[in-house]
Amino acid sequence: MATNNPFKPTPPPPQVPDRDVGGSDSVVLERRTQRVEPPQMYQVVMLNDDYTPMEFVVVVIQEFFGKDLEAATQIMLKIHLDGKGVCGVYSKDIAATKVDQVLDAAHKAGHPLKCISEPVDF
Ligand code: TYC
Repeated sequence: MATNNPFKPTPPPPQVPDRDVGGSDSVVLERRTQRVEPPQMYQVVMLNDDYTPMEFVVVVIQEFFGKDLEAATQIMLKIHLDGKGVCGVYSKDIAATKVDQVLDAAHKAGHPLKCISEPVDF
C-alpha cells in the first residue's frame, strides 16, 4: 500500500501558463462589469370608503403591515382624508399576499374595504 512520506516535500503543482500575460498566442478575456437591477417594488395602497369603520382599518394596518397603533392611526386618517394611502412597500409576491389578506379579512367582516398593489413610481 502506498503511503505519503511525511519527510519528503510534495512537489509543486505543474505550471499552467497564464492566458492573459501577453505574447503572440495569448487570449485576452473581455472583462464585463455585471450590473443587477434592484427588483421592482410594489406599494400596497388602501382606498377610502364611507362604510368601513376606522377602528377596523387601524387593526388591519397593525395586523398585516406591522405598524403600531400610532402609525396605523396616522395611515388610516391619511386614507380617510386623501382617499388613499400607502400601507407598505414589498416585493411583488409579498404585496399581492398583503392585498389578499386585507380583502379576505374585510370580506369576512362584511366591510367594503379595498386595497391594491402597484409598482413604486407608478
Ligand atoms: N372613511 C371611513 C369612515 O369614515 C374610514 C376608512 C378609512 C375607511 C380608511 C376605509 O381605507 C379606509 N368610517
